[in-house]
Amino acid sequence: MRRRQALRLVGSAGLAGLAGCLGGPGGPKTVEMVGLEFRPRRVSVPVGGTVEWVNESDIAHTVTAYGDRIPDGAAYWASGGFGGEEAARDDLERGLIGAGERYSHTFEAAGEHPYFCVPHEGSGMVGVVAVG
Ligand SMILES: [Cu+2]
Repeated sequence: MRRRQALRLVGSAGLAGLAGCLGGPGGPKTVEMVGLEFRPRRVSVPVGGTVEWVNESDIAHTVTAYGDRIPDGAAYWASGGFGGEEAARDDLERGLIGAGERYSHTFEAAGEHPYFCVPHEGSGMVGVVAVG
């Protein structure tokens, strides 16, 4: 009996440790790309939190911040590692996240970070990361 309890304690401590490695308390938030949508469309993380996008669809997408709508002083972010929105729009290929691929970003600036998918913005493929 005592041994079983000890094993259970070790088990939960191990899981807590793993979650810590995956991006702080609670680990990263996941946004799925399904069809022409980000799900959930709006996600919240604390300052220093990470969001991971997973492409569950069979077509490629981008995750591209609106350069003039992210918080003042925030570093620009986009799949492909672009320095700004215009560059991201101009080089679609580099920003694409293929089927089954992932992209993640860690957010240091509090506030709303609206973003979109370059090829499917016109179809309403947009989302928001709320930080803080
Ligand atoms: Cu898309």
